Amino acid sequence: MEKTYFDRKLEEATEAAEQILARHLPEETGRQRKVIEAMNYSLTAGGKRLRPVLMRETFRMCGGAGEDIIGCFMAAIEMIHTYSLVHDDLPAMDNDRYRRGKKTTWYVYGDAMGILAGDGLLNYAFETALKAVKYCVEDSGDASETVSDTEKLRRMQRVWHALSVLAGKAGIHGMIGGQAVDIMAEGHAGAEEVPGDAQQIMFIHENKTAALIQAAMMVGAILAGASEEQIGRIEKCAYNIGIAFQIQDDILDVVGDSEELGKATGSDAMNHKQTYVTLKGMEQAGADVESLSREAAGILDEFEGEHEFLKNLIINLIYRRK
Ligand code: GRG
Repeated sequence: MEKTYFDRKLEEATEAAEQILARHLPEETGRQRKVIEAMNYSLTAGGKRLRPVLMRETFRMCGGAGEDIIGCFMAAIEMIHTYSLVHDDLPAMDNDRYRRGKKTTWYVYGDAMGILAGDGLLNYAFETALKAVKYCVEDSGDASETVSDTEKLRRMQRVWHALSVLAGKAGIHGMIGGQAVDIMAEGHAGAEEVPGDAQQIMFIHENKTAALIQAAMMVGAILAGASEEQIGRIEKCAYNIGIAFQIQDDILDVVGDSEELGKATGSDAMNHKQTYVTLKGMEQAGADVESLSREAAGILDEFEGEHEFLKNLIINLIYRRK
């Protein structure tokens, strides 16, 4: 089938994210190289690179320029996302053996190294994001183009703000918090079993999934110098995308193709898990993905900056099969 203009733009954006990530991979050296190898195994095992792509497109829409500072954060968010998948696949959590069409990290390297690879990725994400500080205070290579102290300070403030959003959304009041409630709802050994009502499912979706998508887009906006009001609108837009993305994930667990997805399907039903689909039914779930996504695209239209590709990306996620 012939590729559309959007397909080509998506390939380009994904490839750009891929190259940026490749530049930030930790070197596999030293006595501890096994854990670094496990980290890089998971980071290079494929994946849509959705979060770094969303970050960069939001950055550009809000008028951001340059690759150095945003690049550190694009790599960092993919590392955080990947660590969450590595830990989620562990025997103590979902006990999955395949992800992104490959063996999961623990299944290749063992449980202990799987845990450490996840820990390593989370920590290295912040080591990578912190490298942005260096680019805040650097003059450009051209000596005639020195950067004023005021501009350097402004860049530092943005990096600090971006770091605090990234840390918060990935933490106990974001992704980790959502995962903890999800684990409790599944009644894992030692965890209190809580019935999965609508409020609880929304809490899990908002935190486990939407929070990191919010971080991606908010960091892009912050680093581009967007106003507080604009950052707030991006947070709402990303909330919708995140919830729609997770509902679609629940839908694909029922109707998706495991080969296309690169992981097992039917796990929610097998674990008797209450999901958005079991709660609202397949038809309503699909309709909600569509309306949340269209509302998110509408929020983007309030921005003057170029966002055609970003908008199409969100609309395309409604129909994603993987
Ligand atoms: C272990 C703290 C901790 C959190 C785990 C990410 C996660 C939270 C669990 C994985 C299972 C799951 C259904 C998460 C919801 C978010 C989601 C759909 C992740 C998959 O993201 P994609 O589709 O993955 O962007 P790729 O492989 O394309 O990067």
